[in-house]
Amino acid sequence: MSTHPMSQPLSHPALSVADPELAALVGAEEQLQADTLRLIPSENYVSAAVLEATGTVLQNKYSEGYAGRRYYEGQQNIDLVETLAVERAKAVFGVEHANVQPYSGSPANLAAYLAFAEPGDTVLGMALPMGGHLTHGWGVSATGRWFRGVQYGVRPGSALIDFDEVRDLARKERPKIIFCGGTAVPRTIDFAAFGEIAREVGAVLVADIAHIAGLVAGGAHPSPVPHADVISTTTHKTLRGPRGAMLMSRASHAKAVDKAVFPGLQGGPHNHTTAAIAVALREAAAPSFRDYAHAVVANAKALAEALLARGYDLVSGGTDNHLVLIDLTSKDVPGKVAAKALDRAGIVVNYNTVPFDPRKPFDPSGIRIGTPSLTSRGLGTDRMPLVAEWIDRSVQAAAKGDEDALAVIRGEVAELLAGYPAPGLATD
Ligand code: DSN
Repeated sequence: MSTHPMSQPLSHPALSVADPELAALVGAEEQLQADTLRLIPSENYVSAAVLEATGTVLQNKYSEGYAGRRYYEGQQNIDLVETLAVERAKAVFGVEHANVQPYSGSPANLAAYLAFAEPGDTVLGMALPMGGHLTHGWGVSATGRWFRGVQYGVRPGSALIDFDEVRDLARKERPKIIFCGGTAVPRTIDFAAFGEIAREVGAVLVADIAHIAGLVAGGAHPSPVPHADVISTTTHKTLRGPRGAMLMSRASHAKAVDKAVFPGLQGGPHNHTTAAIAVALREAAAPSFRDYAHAVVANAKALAEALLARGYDLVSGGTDNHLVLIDLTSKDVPGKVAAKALDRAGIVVNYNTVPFDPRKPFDPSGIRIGTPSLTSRGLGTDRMPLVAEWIDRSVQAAAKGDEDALAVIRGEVAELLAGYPAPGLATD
């Protein structure tokens, strides 16, 4: 498979000697990420600088506590690293308080429960099959077992959040916490509407912006800051940072949030991750990141238009953000069959339920795609018709079991991508 010189896999000299087997796997993954069109909307390519920060000696250090208040000595540098990350988060998102220690999105959300609810309390969140997240009170999650999860959804037809339902449920159930945000929500989240409902019923509003954090930072999605009490986010999706998370809040909630993360839920923070979050936030503060965020949305809209033109049914009829949810029912190809065929064609997506899906989550009707990664590689709206064409040809090939057609597409994908080197994979 051809690869552009700028996308040659990085070398890992020490790893190659110490553990050639593992080094080979890392190299293979680098090659895969270089050669495939990665459309999973929660994934991205981090910069070489973010990648370097995650591989530093900061990972050798234990730092339970917070800057200036640690349970271990030797924090001369770590305190400064964490303070940099915190201050940058506050500046980028315009928040009064930031905690950069949550290990990832699920622990961050669990810390919000710990801070503002007691086991058995009622929480209101979007149902997983409607686009919500497991940790918003869904039954199989600890959050749905240890708390009383009440779930809202979207309207049949429009697939937009049903705010009458949200308000009615909030008034009836008086939840301690209301979660908004999700993992398969292609439309702008109306934080003001959620904020009004939360205030009316005295609930804490947690805005989970994991998917759209980069869009918020870059001004391509409204900010939840004036409306939400707490903002939860991962740092590795549109924000283009390392695998990690943050909780942000008003100053009045700072103590509760910090106490919940440590010592409530976690031990020592992952300092190498904190450092990489700081680097990513520095990048997110640059003017070019605004261009990136807007380009992600422009690409998603162009891709949605091109798919609609090819007769695809899109949940909610399109997108306002980075994500497009395709309902393949009318194409007579189950989501999982399509996702696996696309994978063989070098286009990486995930199968996904669509609202009111008659099929099961492990074999649903849809696929979920997004544009953060391809935008990081520099693909623009002019390329989206071709991406839609590849998706369409792959779905048709899946329906016919035409493996040769998938192999042809895989070659075309790699050839195009060779001209768009991926950040972090370049040898520059
Ligand atoms: N797993 C993430 C996603 O893909 O959306 C959410 O946690």
